[in-house]
Amino acid sequence: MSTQRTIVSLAASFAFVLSGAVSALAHAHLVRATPAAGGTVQTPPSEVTLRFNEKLEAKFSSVVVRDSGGKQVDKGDGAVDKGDRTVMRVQLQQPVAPGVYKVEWKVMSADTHKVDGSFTFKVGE
Ligand SMILES: [Cu+2]
Repeated sequence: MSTQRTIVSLAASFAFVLSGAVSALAHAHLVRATPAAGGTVQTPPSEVTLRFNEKLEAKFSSVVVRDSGGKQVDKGDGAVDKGDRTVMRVQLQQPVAPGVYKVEWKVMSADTHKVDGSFTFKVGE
């Protein structure tokens, strides 16, 4: 093995160790949503459900749904599920018109790290 090869190989294993460390300390992330992120549903949904990979701190976690004009269309009741703290749900104002909706979420996981994100889904016409 040349010195250069050894350095490359050391760097690669160091990167591998680092990525392992990062994933072990990973923050909460969205695992699944209903309606699905980026998906289209034909039946207007009555609520949006978000599932995360970690338990959430209810006080510091929220979710809001907006229409394409930025108007909030949920009932303002977005909250962490009391029975399953990895789940957050929010009811939608009825009726839900066809269109594209944006779900904006902010969560704090049990390790006190804050993460936010958003995604859209479409209600088909
Ligand atoms: Cu974290």
